[in-house]
Amino acid sequence: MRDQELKVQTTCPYCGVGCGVDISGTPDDVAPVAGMKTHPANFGRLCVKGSALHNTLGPDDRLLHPTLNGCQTSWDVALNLVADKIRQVISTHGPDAVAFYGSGQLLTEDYYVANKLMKGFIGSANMDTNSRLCMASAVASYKRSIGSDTVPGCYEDLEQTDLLVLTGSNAAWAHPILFQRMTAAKKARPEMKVVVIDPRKTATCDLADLHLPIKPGSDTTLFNALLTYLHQQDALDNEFIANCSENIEAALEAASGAARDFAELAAITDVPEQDLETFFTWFKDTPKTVSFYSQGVNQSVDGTDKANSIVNLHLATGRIGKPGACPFSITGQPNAMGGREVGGLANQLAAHMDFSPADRDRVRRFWNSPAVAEKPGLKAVDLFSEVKSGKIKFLWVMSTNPLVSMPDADDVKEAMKHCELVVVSDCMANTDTTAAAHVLLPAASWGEKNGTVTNSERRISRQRGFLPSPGEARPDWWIISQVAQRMGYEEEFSYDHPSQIFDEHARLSSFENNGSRDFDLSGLVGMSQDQYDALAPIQWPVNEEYPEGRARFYDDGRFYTASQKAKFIPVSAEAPVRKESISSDTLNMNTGRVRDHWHTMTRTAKAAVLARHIAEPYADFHPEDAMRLGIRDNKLVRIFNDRGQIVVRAQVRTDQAQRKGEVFVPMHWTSRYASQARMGALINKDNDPISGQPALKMSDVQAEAYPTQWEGFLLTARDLGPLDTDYWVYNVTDSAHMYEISGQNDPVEFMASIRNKFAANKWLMFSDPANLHYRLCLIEDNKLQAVLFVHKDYDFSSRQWLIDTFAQDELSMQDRRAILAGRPLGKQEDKGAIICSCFQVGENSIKEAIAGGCGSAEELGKSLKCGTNCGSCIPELKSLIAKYQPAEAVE
Ligand SMILES: Nc1nc2c(c(=O)[nH]1)N[C@H]1C(S)=C(S)[C@@H](COP(=O)(O)OP(=O)(O)OC[C@H]3O[C@@H](n4cnc5c(=O)[nH]c(N)nc54)[C@H](O)[C@@H]3O)O[C@H]1N2
Ligand SMILES: Nc1nc2c(c(=O)[nH]1)N[C@H]1C(S)=C(S)[C@@H](COP(=O)(O)OP(=O)(O)OC[C@H]3O[C@@H](n4cnc5c(=O)[nH]c(N)nc54)[C@H](O)[C@@H]3O)O[C@H]1N2
Ligand code: SF4
Ligand SMILES: [Mo]
Repeated sequence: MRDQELKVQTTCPYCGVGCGVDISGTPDDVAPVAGMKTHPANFGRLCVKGSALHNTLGPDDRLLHPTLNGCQTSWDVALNLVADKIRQVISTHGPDAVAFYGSGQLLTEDYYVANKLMKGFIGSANMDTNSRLCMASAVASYKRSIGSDTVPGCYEDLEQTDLLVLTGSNAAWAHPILFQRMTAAKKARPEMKVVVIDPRKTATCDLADLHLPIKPGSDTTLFNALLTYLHQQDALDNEFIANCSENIEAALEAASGAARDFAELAAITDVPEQDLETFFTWFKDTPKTVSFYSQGVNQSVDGTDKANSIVNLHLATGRIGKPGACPFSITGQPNAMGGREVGGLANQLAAHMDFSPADRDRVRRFWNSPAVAEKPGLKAVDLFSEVKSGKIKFLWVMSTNPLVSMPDADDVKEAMKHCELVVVSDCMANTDTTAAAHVLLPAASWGEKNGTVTNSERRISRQRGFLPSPGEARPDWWIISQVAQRMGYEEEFSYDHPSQIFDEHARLSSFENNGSRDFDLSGLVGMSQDQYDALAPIQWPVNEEYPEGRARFYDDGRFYTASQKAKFIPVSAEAPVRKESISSDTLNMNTGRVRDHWHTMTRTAKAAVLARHIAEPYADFHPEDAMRLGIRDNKLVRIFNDRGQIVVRAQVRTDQAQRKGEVFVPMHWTSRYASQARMGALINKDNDPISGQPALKMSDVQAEAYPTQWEGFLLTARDLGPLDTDYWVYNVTDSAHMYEISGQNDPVEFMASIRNKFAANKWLMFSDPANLHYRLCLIEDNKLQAVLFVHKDYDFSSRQWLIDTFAQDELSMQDRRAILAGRPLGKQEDKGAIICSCFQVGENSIKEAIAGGCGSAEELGKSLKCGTNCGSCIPELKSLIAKYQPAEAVE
């Protein structure tokens, strides 16, 4: 079977774009993946993360067996223990002492079963998920205004629009294939305008006609002022307002206090008056407008209001449900939308039903369940507080890594110590969260799992398995159903294939629906397993009226509120209230994503091609802040507050990408990959009062240089785990494991600690103690085992030649001499930091090509191939051209 030819179509497990992926090769040797040409999300393209999927499939780091307190156990023992504990906690403390914390990365079928068990059979609604950190504000705002959690538009709207406003979205890095579609649309119609509203100048700004580097948190004021302006200019759609909406007066009244004039608005938002005027005029004059928004909106203390201030603008101008015109909240995770459909958040029941008596009764009858939860459960931040207070005695974390991603992550760590039983289902063995669990359950991973996901435009696609699971790993739906069965619910959870779960989910969506609920899959009820296996991507709803799915909602002007009219939501124009306030000696820490890593890196860190784009955790500083604080570019910096500290590399941004008084830190690095970079420990718990979504983009921190005695790097043939020094960062390369290292400690002691990790002790060494300069290597059977370079202040950027040396089967005398000399003998190319991951083109090569006359991304592509596959690096190619182009070539 292992040499059977694979021909499978599946869906990318990363972002909410939901691209189709073609799998070929054999289970033992999966070929480089390709974009699925017929998938309506990507039409054959894949971004750099998607293109590297086959590199992440290896068994390294996988959790292979159930464990109990660190010791391997059987599934039977583990499942019985979990089921018994839940039953015992319910009978002693009631159902609300049980909690699940899930993820938008579960498949719909996994998610459905988890939600059903918690809300229908345990009888509590304490099932929240990492989606609370992600799009809870977007959900709350849609429900307040349009009556249901429905994304009104579709991806084609992003191409058909005349004005695309991206707010708090770095789509170039976070939703790359949509960004490419936007880029292609603008190229085809250069008159299409793009505005980016983001405090930082990101790669997304590459596409922008106008960038508003807004003061963080002032978006609501900006949008309220725009609503007032449109009203004053008589630019509202009065017919739509009269026929299809209610409550505009209250919204206009609330908005009117935003700012008296452009001057005042400029002072509040920190954006030049002229740019504000340009934006307002474009918005007024362009009926086809799409507002595309993401975490800069949702992860705010007023995230729901921010989102509603955007929806208000679209209602006021009737720009909803029309081709090229809608408010478009983009989701992050591959199945954030599927989670919303099954009711995966603590304040939803199931299938877009809530906790009204009628909904509860309907769901109870459908599930034939003993005890449907009576009221919404605890939202993530409160849920972990109750774990800490001891009220929650049993916690089951599935497919998420809260010890990194939750605000005040050390407090979450502490909370888990107070819980009687913490169960974690994960596919990886070594995460911050698995380290805190009593019971670990090995989950099947992408490539092994079978089910459905829904992307950001409501399109349901199949994720299909093509590999056997390693060890004893099992799909999440199976694990959860087994626990349910052992709690006594054999019949209600007797699934043996995900198609049965999907069918039940589809039937619930249509149960007593009769057009009253947007989410309706009646057209997919009763599929055979073969039909399910063959299901082509389709946008919900799928019912009698829309048998082929529906691209746009609200094209008929009818909404899901009681009156069927959309509701304007008055939102306060006050500056957001924060418990923390920035003082003159603190910086505002903003956090977010980098191009080539996914969240807590459990998957992307396995692909050497992805590790090379940004190899270390970093912090971006404005040059004046750096100067004031004595922080130097490319040196280590300590960022800290009362909650914790991180040590990362400083980047002093001289390209005006970073605002003064603010610092940006990527969210990805964890204790598995770096000594001190788990930024979640610094984040405060402020959250939106309506959605409960934490304000993850705003925390007070201080920063100072982190002086070390020495710096260096270590390459080894095997993974050594954490190292004994202040600063280390771990990456895989094609042929070796690599650590960036630095320390305040004695380098000789550190070197000894490394040497002790190897049985063999025939190290070759160059040493110059007076200058703190050492080069060591260990060679066994004529193969390199380890190379360690240490120096007090040295540029180690050139080392690809050493990584290549690791791949050699035989080392020559010349190789040995080169290692001790610290440089390649003879001419070897040094590519520099990898910019194009697909073709491994480095900054040095690009610099050379630019000096040689390449003046555009296309020309660089022709010369070096960079940017010609997935295109994710094109914004960076353009900024390198701006950086390195010979002065006379710049007009
Ligand atoms: N490469 C990669 N792609 C991903 C992910 C990943 O981990 N890696 N994760 C996926 C997930 S789950 C999500 S949710 C999405 C997130 O996708 P995005 O939301 O696009 O990504 P972020 O980098 O979190 O934040 C976006 C921007 O918000 C800006 N911002 C901060 N504060 C404010 C503010 O007050 N106002 C405004 N207007 N902007 C502000 C930040 O500067 C940042 O550039 O990405 C998805 N795609
Ligand atoms: N400061 C700050 N914090 C943030 C954010 C931010 O912008 N700034 N963004 C927030 C957002 S939007 C998000 S979505 C979260 C993401 O944060 P997390 O959800 O905590 O991050 P992931 O790394 O995606 O965690 C997924 C875990 O599930 C495992 N896993 C993968 N597939 C499966 C599977 O099929 N089954 C099981 N059981 N396990 C699996 C992975 O190995 C990994 O350990 O972070 C949030 N936290
Ligand atoms: S844009 Fe990239 S990460 Fe997102 S689904 Fe497509 S290939 Fe995957
Ligand atoms: Mo997210």
